[in-house]
Amino acid sequence: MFMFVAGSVNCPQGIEETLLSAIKGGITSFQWREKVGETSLNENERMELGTRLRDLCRQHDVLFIVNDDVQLAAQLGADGVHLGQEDMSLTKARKLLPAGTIIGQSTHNVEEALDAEYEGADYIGVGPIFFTQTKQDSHPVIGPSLIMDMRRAGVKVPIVAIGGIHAERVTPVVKAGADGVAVISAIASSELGAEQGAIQIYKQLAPWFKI
Ligand code: TZP
Ligand code: MG
Repeated sequence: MFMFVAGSVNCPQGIEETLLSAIKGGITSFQWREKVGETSLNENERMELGTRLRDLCRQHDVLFIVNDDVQLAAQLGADGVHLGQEDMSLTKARKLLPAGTIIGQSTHNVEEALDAEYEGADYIGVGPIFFTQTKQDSHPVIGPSLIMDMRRAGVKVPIVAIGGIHAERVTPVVKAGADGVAVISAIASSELGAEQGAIQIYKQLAPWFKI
């Protein structure tokens, strides 16, 4: 999986323009992460933007995944939802969403990974793997070795590595056991532009593609 994660605040060039460039650069999924409080969008504007982003993804066969908000994901007919540890439980989200909806969950240690797998997550996000300035929260940098620890502990669910990932860091995380990567700044703030930023990562990831 090659996932581009972004909300409006992450995209100085505009979120729709950046998403289109990322799609041209080879992403396979887009996680819309429009954090409440970070954006000035009201509910209607949020739905309108979500609809446009969803349609852009659909037109190009890219999965559209909504961060945090199960209700919004359902209203938009999203392909999936991505849940943090503090969001709605997987079991409850599963009940509210149509069959076949992808549910991903953020995990930060082996125990959370095993729990997410047990509850039926379709993939888990693992991070921050490397230092990132994009998301400043309480979680320490964990390094690629945690992915190895998860695999050794028997975690089978697809792992998407996140946090400070850029092209040179794709191979180390895949070798540690990740099935894909999720990036924000390596695309949205790339000096080469979003499309080239995505292409650089795609080139590293494509030989390994599992999902
Ligand atoms: N979760 C863990 S790190 C992170 C998120 C959303 C931010 C990743 O951003 P970047 O710019 O790819 O380091
Ligand atoms: Mg969340």
